[in-house]
Amino acid sequence: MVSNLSAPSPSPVRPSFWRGAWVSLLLLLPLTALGYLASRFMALPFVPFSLFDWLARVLPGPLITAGIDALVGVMRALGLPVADLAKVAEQTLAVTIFTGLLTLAGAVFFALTRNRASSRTGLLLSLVVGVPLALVVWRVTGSSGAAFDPRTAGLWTLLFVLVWGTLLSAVQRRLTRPETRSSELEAGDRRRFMVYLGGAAATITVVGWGGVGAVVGGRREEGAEDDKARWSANNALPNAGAALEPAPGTRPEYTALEDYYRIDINLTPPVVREGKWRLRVEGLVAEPLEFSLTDIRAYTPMHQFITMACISNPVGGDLTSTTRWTGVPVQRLLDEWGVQDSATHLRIGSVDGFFEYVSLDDIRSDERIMLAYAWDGVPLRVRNGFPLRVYIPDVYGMKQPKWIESIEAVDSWEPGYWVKRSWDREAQMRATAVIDTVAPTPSEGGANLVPVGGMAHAGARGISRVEIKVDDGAWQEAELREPMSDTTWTLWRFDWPFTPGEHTFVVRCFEGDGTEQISERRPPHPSGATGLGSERTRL
Ligand SMILES: Nc1nc2c(c(=O)[nH]1)N[C@H]1C(S)=C(S)[C@@H](COP(=O)(O)O)O[C@H]1N2
Ligand SMILES: [Mo]
Repeated sequence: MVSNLSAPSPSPVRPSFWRGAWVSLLLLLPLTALGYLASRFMALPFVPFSLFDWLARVLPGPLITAGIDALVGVMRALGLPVADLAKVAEQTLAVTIFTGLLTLAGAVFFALTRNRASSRTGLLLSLVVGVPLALVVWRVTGSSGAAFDPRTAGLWTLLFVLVWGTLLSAVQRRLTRPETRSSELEAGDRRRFMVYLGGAAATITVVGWGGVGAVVGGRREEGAEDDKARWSANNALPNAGAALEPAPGTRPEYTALEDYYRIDINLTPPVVREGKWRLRVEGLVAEPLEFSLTDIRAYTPMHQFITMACISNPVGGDLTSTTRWTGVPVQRLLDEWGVQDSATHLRIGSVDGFFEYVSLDDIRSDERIMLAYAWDGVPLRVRNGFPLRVYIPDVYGMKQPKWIESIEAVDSWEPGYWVKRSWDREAQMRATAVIDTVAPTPSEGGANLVPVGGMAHAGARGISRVEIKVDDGAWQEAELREPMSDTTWTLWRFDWPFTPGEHTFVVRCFEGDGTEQISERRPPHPSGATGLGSERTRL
């Protein structure tokens, strides 16, 4: 050190790849936090989420499917509630991917602009990174009913990247100032500068993400205020008089709206403004039409009790829920729309780019296919498809667009969003039975009986029989509770004579027409999970 001081050698400081990565990351942490806050308070997208949503749409289906399977698998292995946390996990991944990419860009920038960056190279960096990113964001927000204006979203993205790029190149210039390069003394200055930079970044990050925490924590549960307006708050379920009481610990027969599962291709659900939104009816119809939500609510409503499930749900998973849907049967609308004889299908399109085809034969023969705007007596929640979604009996959720914005009468069929991505063409719901509880306390009345209970569901095909097998015993028939409707799950119960020790309980069900469920264990992809429900318990 001393010899260096006495004979200063002008060894240039190379702003290295790693220092670039570090500086870029330091800048990104606070910027991302501020970006998130801005997106919460203004009608702006959060760029990392938009990028992720875009990737999810353009990457090959099998890759996405494998990714989802892996994520659900890991979460289940960790004992995490998939329905609650899957989105949080995806959001974390989105922020990681975004910061990762821009950190890499910063590192490459430092490595390339070895000596001294100019403000022009900073601008160049911002454009190289910002323009494609802005296009991506513009593309993914580019739909009519959504709350974001695509052009504003794109410009906002560009601005974000510009701030990052400008700061990055400013730091790079500061680090490579000629006087900084020339003497070892200045190395201390350089180090101090990095410390200042780190300190400032850390402060803004803490404040920014603290703000994020406050926003997220303080956010009121959507729809919390409509508690009393809910249908279920004022009415008894249609099967309230059913003779069989579910075993204690069985899932709620009717799912509370806040517990209803959510699955879709968006990191944050698309927000549709009711005033701006219109349902467009087009294609092979008398003339293109538009309907407001008020128009749709004006039709005589139809109510149906429905159990919906995601095709990704493993046997016993929590991606299935039940509530009362309100809407208008599509078949009643066909004449008013003037659907032409040559039309064979309706293509239903959503604001998020999701779409599916429904055959007009199905619609004409099944009044239950409906456009739904309310659940449990109140408007659909944003996350569940506000303002409009479709119901198609007997098929998984992947066939049933939420946030509908267009219906086009067409004379050709095409695979829908998830069918294109290698999932089953029909996606008919599988018959499955699940054990929810082996209640460890003997039931009252009967001496030493252990109530075992759960649900069975076979789309719209009904459940005629449920059987239980304990250890190596014979199959025995469980009791069935009358379901709320032909399209909901059926709760069952089996009171088992208690013997202490470790036991395995297995359940199987039979469809309405007596067809036995598939016992072979198959994963959700591509046609829905099959296999017996089971539970191992020490009593
Ligand atoms: N517009 C749109 N609709 C969609 C989806 C989507 O990603 N976008 N996902 C589908 C899938 S896979 C399922 S399982 C159901 C889930 O509905 P829920 O979130 O209300 O439970 O929505 C369906 N409708
Ligand atoms: Mo799904």
